[in-house]
Amino acid sequence: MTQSVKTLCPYCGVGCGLEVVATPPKASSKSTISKPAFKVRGDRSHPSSKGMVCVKGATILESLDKDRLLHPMLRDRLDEPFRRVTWDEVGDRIAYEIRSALQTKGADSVCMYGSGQFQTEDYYIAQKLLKGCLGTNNFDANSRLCMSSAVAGYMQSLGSDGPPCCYDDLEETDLAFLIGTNTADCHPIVFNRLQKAHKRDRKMKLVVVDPRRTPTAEAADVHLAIRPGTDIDLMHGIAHLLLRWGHIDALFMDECTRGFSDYVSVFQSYPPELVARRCGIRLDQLEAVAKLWGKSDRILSLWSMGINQSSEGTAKVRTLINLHLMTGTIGKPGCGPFSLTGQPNAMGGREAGGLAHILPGYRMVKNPDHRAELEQAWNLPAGRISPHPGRDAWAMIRGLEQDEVNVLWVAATNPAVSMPDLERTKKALERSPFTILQDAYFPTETAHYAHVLLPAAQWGEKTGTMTNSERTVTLCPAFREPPGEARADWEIFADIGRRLGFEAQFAFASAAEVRTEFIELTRDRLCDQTGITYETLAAEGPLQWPQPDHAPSQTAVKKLEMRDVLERFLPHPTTPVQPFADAEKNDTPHKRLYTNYRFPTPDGRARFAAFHAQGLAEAPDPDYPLVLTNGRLYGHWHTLTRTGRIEKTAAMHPDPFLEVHPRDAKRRDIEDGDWVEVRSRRGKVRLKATVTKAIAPGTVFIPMHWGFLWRDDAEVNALTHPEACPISLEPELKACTVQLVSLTPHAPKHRDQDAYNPVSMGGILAQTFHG
Ligand SMILES: Nc1nc2c(c(=O)[nH]1)N[C@H]1C(S)=C(S)[C@@H](COP(=O)(O)OP(=O)(O)OC[C@H]3O[C@@H](n4cnc5c(=O)[nH]c(N)nc54)[C@H](O)[C@@H]3O)O[C@H]1N2
Ligand SMILES: Nc1nc2c(c(=O)[nH]1)N[C@H]1C(S)=C(S)[C@@H](COP(=O)(O)OP(=O)(O)OC[C@H]3O[C@@H](n4cnc5c(=O)[nH]c(N)nc54)[C@H](O)[C@@H]3O)O[C@H]1N2
Ligand code: SF4
Ligand SMILES: [Mo]
Repeated sequence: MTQSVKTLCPYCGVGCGLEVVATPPKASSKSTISKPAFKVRGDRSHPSSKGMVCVKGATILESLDKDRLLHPMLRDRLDEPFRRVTWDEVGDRIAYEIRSALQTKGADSVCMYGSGQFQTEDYYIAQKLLKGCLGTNNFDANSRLCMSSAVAGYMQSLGSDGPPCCYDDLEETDLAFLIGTNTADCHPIVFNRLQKAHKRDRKMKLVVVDPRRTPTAEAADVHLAIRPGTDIDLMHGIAHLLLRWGHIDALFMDECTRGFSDYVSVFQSYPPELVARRCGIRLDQLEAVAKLWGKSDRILSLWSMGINQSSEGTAKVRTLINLHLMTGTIGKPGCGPFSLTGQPNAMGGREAGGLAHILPGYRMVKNPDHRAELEQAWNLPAGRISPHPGRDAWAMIRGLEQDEVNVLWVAATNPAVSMPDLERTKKALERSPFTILQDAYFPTETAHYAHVLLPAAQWGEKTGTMTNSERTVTLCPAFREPPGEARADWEIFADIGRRLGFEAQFAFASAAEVRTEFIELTRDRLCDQTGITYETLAAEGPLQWPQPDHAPSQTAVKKLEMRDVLERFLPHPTTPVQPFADAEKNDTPHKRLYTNYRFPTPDGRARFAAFHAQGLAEAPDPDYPLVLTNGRLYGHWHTLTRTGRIEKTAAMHPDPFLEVHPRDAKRRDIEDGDWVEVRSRRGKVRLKATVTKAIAPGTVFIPMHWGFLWRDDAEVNALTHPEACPISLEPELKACTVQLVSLTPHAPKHRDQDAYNPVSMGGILAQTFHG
């Protein structure tokens, strides 16, 4: 490789630029095999991160040579050992299994479950194979467990997916409203930028809404530790006060929105006293936050899984967008509803159509024109793309249970850890007639359930593009050879496509050719990136969409006034572009969406939503009195395939744990450090307790990272349930109910003799259990 390569961090959706530098091999050293021959540092020229990185980006190289899957492996039954096979053998076998599935049960018996850790090229080729060539929309990604509520909320409220904000807004806002996001641990460089601005500018306020006192909450001016699942109550309470105090932007609502009166009739029944009680916060706290919403000119809200992973996830997202529509805080610097993307390329996945109900270029499966456009582009017969949305992730599990799935192809995700209700998930996986797992590492928990293992080249070993949370696309070039026989995901999909007879559709010689075909499908769409080719990326560095090929490049944009540029950038598909209202000047290279206050809905207006709060799908009761929530730790990434194998990150968080409030702990005779069994209606785990006021009473917390390969009995998803948002189909991974049973006996003096209280019933059970 050349001396240094600029690329993107392959972990979180912040999308920090990295620079990988070749280090001269030390001829004398015997340890060169295990030491990376590269060094990594932050790329100062990357517009999103400006040289900053967190511990995960800084240590990524150390994971590249640990426990890699090197060769294709095959077995006929799950109780047999794997045997090494050639790519040719395994390719023929996969093509055979897919063909038989098509003949016996039809295309919808084939499913692929992919990941926001694909590059856009991988995503795109998978869509072409499944949705185009095979004619089934059964492609879904782990984004279903992650971003799908944000996607549905943006689509329904604003007319299209696509976060309207950019990272410069972090520095330009007066009020940052962080709800259901532990940004400090999960989007550290976004948080760095925000925190620096907060420290610099005394007027800027930071509000965090989270049942847990996370490192994010500790930095806040106001932390609302609401009860899990009461976000809609809280937001309706804020809306109620804003209207009462007259802090609304009537002109904006009048000209640019629809549906306010229905919304008012909903939030009128959420008076602040009631809301404070339901949320478990003080009235004055609610009023203080509503005042901040009322008096701030520039309001930026950030959210992630505390909002999305909910049985009312779409309603939560839309209710948050309501507050922005009501206050006219969208389409302006420092303003807007900004969904933080979880994975490095979940955004690219959405652009490439990587969920069961969407198609490349922000198109919809249900739209006949969209299907026809793709059939033409892909040179396939009219009607090949199914008009029905395919199976979402959990529907694939149900399909296995009902013997409706013959081939399950899993790539770049580890469902045997990350899916809800693991006992059910694992039983379904055991029934699968033929499971292909395409991963970079071995072993993983899901490999336990696979018939075929395909070795994937990962970050640094394949060239592709990824889009971060602020719509910035970065080229990620290969800088090392893939180990063993590993291949890029898109090459594996294309190979199978050719074996199935689609030679013309998969005649790509390089990833650049794949991108060229893909970006043509974004032409004149909101996510137009026809101007973002490998050449422009290599010449100019990362570029943010929309970026049509006839538009000036970002460097040129810098010199122009945004209003001129955006008129050309965003010709509205259904309504003529309206004259700009008071859209502000913008002299940064970053672009925002909707700066003309016209939205891609049929009439150009955004939509208010009118949802009542439903609460949690599984409410606490005397048997299961506590709400379990769960989430991430700073140094670990998901199912530990990388960070569990890196010394530094593994040492940061050596063990899983249970956080429990002192009040709840005392009632159950639990002391700090005790072993505790946590039981839900579906399963149980055993963990050491951390007794802490950082978690709200009535709620407990477990980190999500430890699957069965890493620890016995610590899988949080043994406890969770699959009840999902009816609109986005995103499961409520963030909440289920549990009881705690202490496994460490104490002398009787610790017994708590509280009178019966439904919240402490689990404690009473625990005491009975210990006799
Ligand atoms: N209880 C609970 N459950 C959750 C969540 C939660 O908050 N709570 N969060 C959910 C969310 S938001 C997410 S995103 C999921 C994440 O859950 P998963 O997607 O299951 O987690 P990862 O460990 O990231 O799995 C990615 C896999 O891809 C492999 N890999 C890495 N790079 C490549 C590549 O280039 N190609 C291929 N083929 N493989 C590669 C890695 O080795 C790893 O095995 O978990 C979900 N589950
Ligand atoms: N270190 C690290 N960073 C990551 C990842 C990782 O694995 N490790 N994964 C990436 C991915 S794919 C994702 S999706 C993001 C996730 O990023 P985040 O969403 O920030 O992460 P989580 O820890 O899953 O959950 C966020 C918070 O939601 C809170 N919460 C739970 N229930 C509720 C509720 O009812 N209401 C509200 N308001 N809050 C609630 C939890 O207490 C938790 O602090 O992180 C990304 N970044
Ligand atoms: S903040 Fe996210 S993208 Fe940036 S270095 Fe850390 S993990 Fe990587
Ligand atoms: Mo995620």
